[in-house]
Amino acid sequence: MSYISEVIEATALKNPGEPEFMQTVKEVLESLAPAIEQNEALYRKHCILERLVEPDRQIIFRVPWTDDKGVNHVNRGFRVQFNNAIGPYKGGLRFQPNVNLSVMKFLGFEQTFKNSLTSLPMGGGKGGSDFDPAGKSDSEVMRFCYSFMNELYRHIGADTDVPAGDMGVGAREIGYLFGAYKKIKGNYENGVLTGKGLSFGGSLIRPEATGFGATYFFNEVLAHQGETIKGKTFCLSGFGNVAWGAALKITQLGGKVLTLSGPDGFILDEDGVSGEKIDYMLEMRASGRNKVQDYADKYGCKFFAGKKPWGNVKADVYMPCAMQNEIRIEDAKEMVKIGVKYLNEVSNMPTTNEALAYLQANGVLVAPSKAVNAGGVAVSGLEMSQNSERLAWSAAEVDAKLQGIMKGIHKQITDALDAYGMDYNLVAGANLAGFKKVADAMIAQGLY
Ligand code: 2IT
Repeated sequence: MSYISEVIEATALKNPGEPEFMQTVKEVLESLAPAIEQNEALYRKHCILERLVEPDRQIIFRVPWTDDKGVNHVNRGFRVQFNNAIGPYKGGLRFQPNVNLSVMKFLGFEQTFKNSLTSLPMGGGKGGSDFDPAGKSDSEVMRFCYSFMNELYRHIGADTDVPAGDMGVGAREIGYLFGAYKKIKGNYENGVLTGKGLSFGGSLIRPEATGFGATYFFNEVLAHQGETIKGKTFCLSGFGNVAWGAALKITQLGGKVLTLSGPDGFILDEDGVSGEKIDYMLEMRASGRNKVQDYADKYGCKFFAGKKPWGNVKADVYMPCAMQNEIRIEDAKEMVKIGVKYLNEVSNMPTTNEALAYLQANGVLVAPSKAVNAGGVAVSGLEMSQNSERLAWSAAEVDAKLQGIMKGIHKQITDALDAYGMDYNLVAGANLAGFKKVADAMIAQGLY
C-alpha cells in the first residue's frame, strides 16, 4: 500500500466519527502524491504525514454562563493546536451550534496549509464553541466570552497561539475576549488576539480582508486565463462579513453580484447587490435576526425560501461564502449543466470531495478555499506585526500588502505545479505549495 493510503487508513481508524476531518485529510494527502513520490524515504523516515494529521494537542473545556433571565447553561469550548512548525498556532474561533471536534480539526488542519501559503510565520490552530450567538443579547455574549476566556487564557499568547474570529465571532466577541484576557493576566498584551477593534490594536482592512483577498486571488486566476472580472456575474452565499467584503470588491472591479443567502434561503437581485445595498448587509448582520429575506423585503427582489443559489441561478462565477459542504454532488451536476465556469471557494471546504472531483472532471475551474480565503489570516498576521512594533499602518499600506500576498500565493501555486510538471490544478498546487514549507521546517527541527 502507498504511504499516503496507509496514513489515510490509520487516521480513519484513530478518528471515528470525524467525517469533516477525514474529508480534508483525504483531499489534501491524496493531492500530495507527486511530492511524496519524489521523496518517499525521507518523509517516511521523519513520519511527516503521521505527524501532520495528529494535532499537537486538542483542548476541550466546559463553558458555563448565565443568560439574562438568570438561567444557567453549559457549552463546550475547543482549541485545537495543530501545527507550530513555522510559527505560533494561528486561527479563528467559531461560535456555532454545529461546532464539534471533527469540525475544529478539519479547520485546524486546513489552517496549517493556508497559513503556510500566506508566506507569514504562522502555524495552524482553530477553536470555538457550540454556543449559538443568534438572538443573544450583548450582555449574554459578554458573559459567555468571559467564561470562555477564563479557560482559554492559559493556552494562548502572542508567541504561543493567537486566536481570531470566524463564524459567530466578530469585533464584538473579540473585544469581550480581549477584555477578559487583559483582566485575567493583568497585562496589556494585545498581540494575543487579532481582529481587534481599531481603538485597541486592530488593523485597518481586517474586516474587509477575507472578501477582498478572495477577489484579488480570483483576479490572478482570471489573469492566468486571459480574462477580467469586469462584466462577470457572481453568485455568493452567506451575508456576513466575508460576503460583504467580496461584494464590495467585486462591484468595485466591475462585476455583478446576483445572490446572497442565509439560513432561511437565498435572494436573487437581478440589478446587482451594489452601493447602499452592500452597506445594508452590515445592518442585517448586526440585527441578529439571521434572515436574508430582510434584503428581499427591503429592495423588492426575489427570495427563495429554504434554497441555496447553487445550480438554481446561472452566473459566470460561484463564490460560496457561508459554510463547509454547501456544494454537494447534486449541486455540482446542476452547475455543469447550466454552464458555470468558475468556482472560487471562499468559505472553508465548501465543496464535498465528490462534488469537487466531478467539477474538475467536467471542466469547472476550482480555486480552493485555503488559497482563496487566506487574505483574512494574512491581514491577521499583519495585525500581529503592527502590534509587536507598536505602530499602525494606513489602510492603503495594508491593502497593498494584502494584494502582494494574494499575488504571491498564486505564484507559489503555479511554481509548485511547474516543479511537478502539472497542469493548472489550483487545488493540488495549493496543497503541494503549503505542504513543502511545513514539511521542511518539521524535518529541520527534528522529531518532536
Ligand atoms: O479561517 C480563517 O482563516 C479565519 N477564520 C481567520 C483566522 C485568523 O487568524 O485571522
